[in-house]
Amino acid sequence: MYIKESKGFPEDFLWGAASAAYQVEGAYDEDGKGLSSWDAFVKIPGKTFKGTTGDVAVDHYHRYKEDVKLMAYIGLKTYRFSISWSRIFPEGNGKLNEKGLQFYDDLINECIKYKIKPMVTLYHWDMPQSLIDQYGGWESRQSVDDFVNYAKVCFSHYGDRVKHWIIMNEQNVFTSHGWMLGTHPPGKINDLKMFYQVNHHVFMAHAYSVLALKEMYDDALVGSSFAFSPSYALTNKPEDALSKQDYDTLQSYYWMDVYAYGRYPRAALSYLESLNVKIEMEPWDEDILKRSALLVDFMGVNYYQTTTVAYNPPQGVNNLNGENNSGKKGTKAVTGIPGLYMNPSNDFLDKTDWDWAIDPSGLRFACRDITSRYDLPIIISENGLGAFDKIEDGKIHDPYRVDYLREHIKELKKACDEGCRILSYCVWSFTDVLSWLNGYQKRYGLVYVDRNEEENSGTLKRIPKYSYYWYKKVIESNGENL
Ligand code: BGP
Repeated sequence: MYIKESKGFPEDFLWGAASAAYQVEGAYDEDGKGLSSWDAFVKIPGKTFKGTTGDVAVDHYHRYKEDVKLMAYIGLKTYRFSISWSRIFPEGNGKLNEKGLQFYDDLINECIKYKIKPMVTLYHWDMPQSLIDQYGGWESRQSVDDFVNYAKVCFSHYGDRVKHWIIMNEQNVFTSHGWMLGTHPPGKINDLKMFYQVNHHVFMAHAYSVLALKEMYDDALVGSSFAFSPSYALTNKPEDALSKQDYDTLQSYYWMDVYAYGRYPRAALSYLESLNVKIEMEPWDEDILKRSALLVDFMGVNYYQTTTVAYNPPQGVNNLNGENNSGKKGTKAVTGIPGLYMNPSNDFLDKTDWDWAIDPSGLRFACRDITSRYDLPIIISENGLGAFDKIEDGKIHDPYRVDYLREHIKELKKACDEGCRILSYCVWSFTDVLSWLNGYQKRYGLVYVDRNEEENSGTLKRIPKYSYYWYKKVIESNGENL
């Protein structure tokens, strides 16, 4: 859309950066923390790149003061981090761990000391292992009650200071990797029925948490963050256009419609019925989902790339073993769902070393789509570039990351001009972190951390990258000096 004059970003725009407990904290068994699903999963041989774990990660647990100070220097307005459920409840339910509660108190207070607004994610994939042992974790409806109990403790304890809450991080990703692709815990493959049942439990946990928060703090803003890869049809062949609709319904709207409307897309339900997949629900679930949807304040969006969609015949490609987790460009396979769609590469777009399509316009596309469909404000809770960074003369020169972020921010500004209400933009990530399946060599941070795949392999020293200083100017100019 051609808009003659840009109004720029809103005055109170929250420039941020993000992390997640398992990827940064380390201290996996310290101060009373219980084990999480990831603590256990990474120990299974062959699951992660070179067997990397988050046992130490980048030691944010002990170095959070240094990290927050670095955030303050560039004037960060918000820090998005997640709470580790098993630090608060080592068994997931039952006994509370005061030391765990204290850690996040300290972190929140440290942010506030520098006028950095804490943006807190309640669930960034680290399910307490004990709940899996007790009843199968998300597979049991019991997980809803235990999650909501954990959520309420966090709201009542931190809600006086935390006004931005993200309940679930990328429900679409952790459930599909966990129950369809076998690449995240619990490592199940093509367990379609359980995949949809687990999703229903997670939706209910999200919905009850939204209702609980609003009852305690009606001034708090709440939503969940979705990994949104908007799609383009490969050609204007009608069968490709319809496959794009199937993809959108089953890969995107299936989640966003529930958060925003409190209902599942009809086409998806018909598809599931045809496969004999019936989601078990309580009679009051639909009502709860609808009531929570009315109270959701924003759609959280983690944006990395767009997807291209073409028709996939019934004997066509499947979704297994397609990912490039090595960083060897060109090794990602075409994947898809037989009979529905496949996702070929987009020849118009450059790719990262892990074959993720680089598409700044896709971020605007995502915001426009959400604005048209849901009319909700948006928080970009993650966006960033995973790359091999090199340290030279003690410095990290990452102009490629600056290019990536600049082009995405430009498109986001256009989205604001086109009427999208964008509240915040968080770079993924603030420091380098453990990339779940890709080890430490896939770096996203504005701040470099001296470590590699082997445990105890570096000093864990923080070194701000070129992109860190660049982002400082972006924040100071409220997105004008790019
Ligand atoms: C999102 C996750 C983050 C982060 C990011 C980059 O899916 O919410 O936790 O890891 O993607 O992904 P990856 O580390 O696989 O490159």
